[in-house]
Amino acid sequence: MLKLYIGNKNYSSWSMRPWLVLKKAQLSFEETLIQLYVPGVKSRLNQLSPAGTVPVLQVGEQMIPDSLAIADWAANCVPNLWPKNEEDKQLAQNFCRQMQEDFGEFRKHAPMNLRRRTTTKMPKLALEATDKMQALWLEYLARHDGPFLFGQWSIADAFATPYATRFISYNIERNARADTYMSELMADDDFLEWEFEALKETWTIEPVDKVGL
Ligand SMILES: N[C@@H](CCC(=O)N[C@@H](CS)C(=O)NCC(=O)O)C(=O)O
Repeated sequence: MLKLYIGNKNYSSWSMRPWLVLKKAQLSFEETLIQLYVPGVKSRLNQLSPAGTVPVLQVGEQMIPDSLAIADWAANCVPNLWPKNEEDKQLAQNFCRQMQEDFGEFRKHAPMNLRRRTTTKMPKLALEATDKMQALWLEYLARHDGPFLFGQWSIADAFATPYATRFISYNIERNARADTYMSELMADDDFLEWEFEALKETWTIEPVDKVGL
């Protein structure tokens, strides 16, 4: 039995990624949502794993923290979650690592907030990061004819999805090819299921809702 611990669906971009991967892998799992930024949450998170963060995947007695480690675990169980071609696979894995380690300015000034729609201006550094993100997407999209970064859907697309939602929430300018790619991500059935649940949530995290105001 698999159990995925996640944060608020409206806000937790890291939780969304492995949730999408497990759905695409068609691995059945139970999910437990831990409401973030409420008193006592840190000790609850620390009980799950030393990282003290969500997502965490429980596989029997084993606890796997970190979105990319969970995605990789799924890819070891189910074929084709990473691109088949070895060069594409390397690029996709590097891309996911970059999504975790880079783009801090983008994340800080446009935190995932699925219900939000704003035209607030973002600082120059953050806008430069949004250009850099689009350039990466275009580079990968140009390698194949398919709708997704590496042709067929892969873990890289799960890692790009929360960034696509930010382009929409914060009304960030994008070129036509990037926009078409984002439309594919936003029309994905699993994403729509996550978003549907997110939009029903009534919890708010004020500092996140006020970014840019
Ligand atoms: N690198 C981690 C980041 C996880 C992360 O920062 N999760 C946030 C929620 S989106 C969290 O648990 N924050 C609560 C805290 O740090 O107290 C991953 O990819 O899973």
